Amino acid sequence: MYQEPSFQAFCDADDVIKTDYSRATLQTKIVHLGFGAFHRAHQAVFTDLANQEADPSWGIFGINLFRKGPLTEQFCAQDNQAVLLEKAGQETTKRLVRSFTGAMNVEDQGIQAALAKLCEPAVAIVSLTVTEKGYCLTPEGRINRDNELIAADLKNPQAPRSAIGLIGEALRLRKTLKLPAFTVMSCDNIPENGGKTKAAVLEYAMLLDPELASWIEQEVTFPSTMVDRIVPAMSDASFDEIERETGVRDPFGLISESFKQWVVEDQFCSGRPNWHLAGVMMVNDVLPYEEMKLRMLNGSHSFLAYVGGLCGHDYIYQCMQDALLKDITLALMINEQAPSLSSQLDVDLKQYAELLIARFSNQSIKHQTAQIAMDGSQKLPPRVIDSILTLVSKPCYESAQAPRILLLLLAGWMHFIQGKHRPDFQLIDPEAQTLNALLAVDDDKKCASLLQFKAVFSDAFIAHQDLVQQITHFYYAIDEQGIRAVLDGFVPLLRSPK
Ligand code: NAI
Ligand code: CS2
Repeated sequence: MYQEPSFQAFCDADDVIKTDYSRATLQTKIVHLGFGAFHRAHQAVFTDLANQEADPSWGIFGINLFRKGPLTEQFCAQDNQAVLLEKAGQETTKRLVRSFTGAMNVEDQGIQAALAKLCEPAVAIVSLTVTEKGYCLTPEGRINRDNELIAADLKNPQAPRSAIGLIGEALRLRKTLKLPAFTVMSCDNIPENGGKTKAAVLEYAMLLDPELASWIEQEVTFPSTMVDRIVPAMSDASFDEIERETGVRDPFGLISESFKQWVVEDQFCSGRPNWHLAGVMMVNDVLPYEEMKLRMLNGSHSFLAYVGGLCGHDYIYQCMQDALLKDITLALMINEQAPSLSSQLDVDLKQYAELLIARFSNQSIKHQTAQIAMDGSQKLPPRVIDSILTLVSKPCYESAQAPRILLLLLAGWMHFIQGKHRPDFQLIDPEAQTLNALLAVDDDKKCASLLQFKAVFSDAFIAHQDLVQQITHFYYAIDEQGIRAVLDGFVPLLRSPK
């Protein structure tokens, strides 16, 4: 296979970590929807490592539903391989990721080409990283029939536009063609991502064809997964960095941290790679891991995105150089998120929190607070609201113990989405229209208006008047004194023993 000479030189270099199984054995057994940064630096690496250990037949074909550009040709020019720099502080590992068989954009090659891929007989797993909004669910976890994509797919199911519609139609075709079903595996940061994906696919199928729904119920498995690796969106500067360090300007190149973790429910109806030989934890129940990671890591990330963003920090590592913000983040993890976890894992949560602080402090990882701040309407319920509701439902709970840092986070978000902290601010959220409508009131009414935003402030939450009062207090304190003064007010709290 022809490769760009610079790419070939990278592949041949001695300091590049790479597997050495024959790629001629790869078949497309996994089709991945949402061929973004995260999948390529996480599941693709674990699959590459598993192929090296045993049965190197597990190839991944990537599909983007909503991106345009010459993806297939560019990826082909480097024989469907990609550069990954894994950064641990000053140390960099240069890795070649070899588990791909190809990729396509639906917007360029059409939905029928995507359906044909999902219907190849060897396909055993369809995995997804399509962001939280890609599942088109209501806050209650039902398929959202008002979602533009779902509404269009229900009218025209044979040419679907949503990920759920694509999976539904591919499964219908496989049933008709008497092909075996595939496993549907969500790798997005959603609690019980397997159960939620199953609910979305089954409900969608039920609306179209109850017989298909019952076939899916019997034949298809939907394992939940906990995924973890910090993989920032690429920028011109990070492509330059890869080129400086490797000599290759790889449009698929990525920079990630060195840490990676994957916990997967072992329910695969048509087989799976030997991920357990590559460090993946295969378990019966992922929920405790998902909850720990979502609340402690992602909850803290959202805190830093909004509160750190209001402080003027562009990157997560800069938030960690801000001593008070770093201390409050650790307190958030240990004092508020850890006690909210429903089941105790055999994990020392204090050590876990300290490891997270160390990971966030990695200056080689340019993770923008603005990237994490996106789609807050989807992220806040599992990362923040669920924790607060768990804490306040404990029999020993008293208002004086309200989780103040989580409540500050919510007040911070309410300011952040108004964008007064940045002249170039743009609200990126699938609910941006509703949020902007709620914000179209006088300044002294904005807080009360946003508290009516049901996707975040559910009825169960609003029923706790003490929480509403505390958020309102923080909201006006940020307005009147500024975010730094509000953070200074946390110093005595950090000193008090817990
Ligand atoms: P990305 O922006 O590189 O890729 C996102 C992908 O989702 C793109 O392929 C895009 O076309 C697709 N997408 C967006 N909206 C969609 C929709 N409505 N329907 C179908 N596809 C849609 O982002 P990245 O970094 O790959 O992250 C994707 C997801 O992976 C995150 O939302 C998160 O759930 C999960 N994740 C990301 C981590 C990271 O550090 N980047 C780490 C852990 C999980
Ligand atoms: C981040 C996550 O973008 C976000 O919302 O919190 O993508 C985070 O980087 C990963 O979950 C880390 O595994």
